[in-house]
Amino acid sequence: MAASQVRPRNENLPTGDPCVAFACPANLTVSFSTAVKKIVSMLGLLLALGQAQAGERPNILWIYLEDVSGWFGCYGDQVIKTPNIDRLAAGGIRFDRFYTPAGVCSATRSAIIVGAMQTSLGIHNHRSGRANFRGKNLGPVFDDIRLPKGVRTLPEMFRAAGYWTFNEGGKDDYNFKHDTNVMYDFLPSKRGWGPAALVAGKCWKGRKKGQPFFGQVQLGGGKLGRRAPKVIDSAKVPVPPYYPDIPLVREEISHHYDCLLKTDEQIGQIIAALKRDGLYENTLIFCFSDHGYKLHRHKQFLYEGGIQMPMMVAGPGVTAGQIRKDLISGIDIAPACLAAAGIEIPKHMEGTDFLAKGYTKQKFVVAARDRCDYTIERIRAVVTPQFKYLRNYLTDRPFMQPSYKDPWPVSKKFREMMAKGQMNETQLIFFGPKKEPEELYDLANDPHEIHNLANHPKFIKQLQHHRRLLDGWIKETSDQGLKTESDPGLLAVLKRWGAKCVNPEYDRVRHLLQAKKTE
Ligand SMILES: [Ca+2]
Repeated sequence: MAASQVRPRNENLPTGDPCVAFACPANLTVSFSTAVKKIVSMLGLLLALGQAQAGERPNILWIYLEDVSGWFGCYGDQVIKTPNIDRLAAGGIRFDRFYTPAGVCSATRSAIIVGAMQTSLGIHNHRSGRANFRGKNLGPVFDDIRLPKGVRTLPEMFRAAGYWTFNEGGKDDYNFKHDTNVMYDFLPSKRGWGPAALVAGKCWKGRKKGQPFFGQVQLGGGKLGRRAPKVIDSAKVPVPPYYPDIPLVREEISHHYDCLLKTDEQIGQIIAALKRDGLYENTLIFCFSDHGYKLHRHKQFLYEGGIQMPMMVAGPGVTAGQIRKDLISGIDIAPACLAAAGIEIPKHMEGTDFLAKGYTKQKFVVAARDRCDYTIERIRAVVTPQFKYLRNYLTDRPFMQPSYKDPWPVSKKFREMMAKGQMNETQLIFFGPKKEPEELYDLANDPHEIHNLANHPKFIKQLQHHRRLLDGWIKETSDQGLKTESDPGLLAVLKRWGAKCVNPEYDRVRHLLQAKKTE
């Protein structure tokens, strides 16, 4: 990971400390006229600074896509047309190698909002750090996770710098204690799946004159369900080789396409609202997904379908029509936004401003999988320009552990096929009874990641290289995921999920739950 640096985007801004320059000269030999000249010159400087900031600080808008795989026209997809997304990409930069820090909501979102890996700050376990969970109060003992002293969320930083902040849709999902009253000037009272409040102009309405905004609009994306009308014929969608080609899989894939059509429509509405209110020209838009669509092997996991996501950036300072194929991580978004606003990038941020002039391409990015709901898992991924290396720590359990996906019809069918021996060799990589401790894939020649090269003698040097990258990163960032979760954390999961917690790690705290019940 590159070190954090301050890279002000606007190089024309005056530098130096005006207060020092403005101080009354101690040397009494300086003439009155010289002092007046200095004062006049300083006033001019302050005025110029004020004008530059008022006129040039852009609005920043995140169009945050929920569970959305990038099957868009601009990425070459042939099944659907996504004109609004394609136009946004063409008007700025389309990123072809954007990787999220995790394959699941809360871990990804926690990392992105602080610009550092979730594993560096102990905010990596999905839906941890909460006193209440879906209406269930977990009592006085729970994993009360706090950000380290001095670490703030991005909206707090923007707000402190004078920006107006909002979060349309309201989703945050952070694995640490936070206060939305401190983070946002505006939160729509009704949490929705579309951009209704933003499109109505409510999100930026309360700003002071000339006050720039930093806003997020959460789109339902892959979770739209019945809100996305059924359009796509399931017989016409492609099925990747790691799934059995069965009607239930086709239905999942075609439904995701339906969700993307609705998402494209919503993005069109957002752009139109910005234009209507005269904000489009001065708004830097980051449109990206938190992780891949919900089906197995994609969401929650670290194969390309889980973490290699769409991202496009367009707006002031960004030349249209660019395509970038270098590696970008989700943790790079926060520093890029701060730099665009001329705000200092704090030291805790591990990401890099990928829009900076003279930016050096990253040699690798990392993603992490840790506990999701009650399913304890630990996987790390290192992605380099050509390869992906996966380290599976918990080889005592299959990829298809019991999980929240189990009640779905497609999951039941998968398990039935697994039991009957109906999965082929390629499908067994994920649906088989065991997993390899290491996987190495040549992404350039094996985009589906189905030919594991980790045991191939020809690739031993690549394997060793990637091992070293991961070992170095673990040490450098003090990967918190290598420790077993805390007792209060495991206990909180037991309280939430009860009998679904079957992993041996829970045995350590199970008696605490029993003791609690008999109190
Ligand atoms: Ca999500």
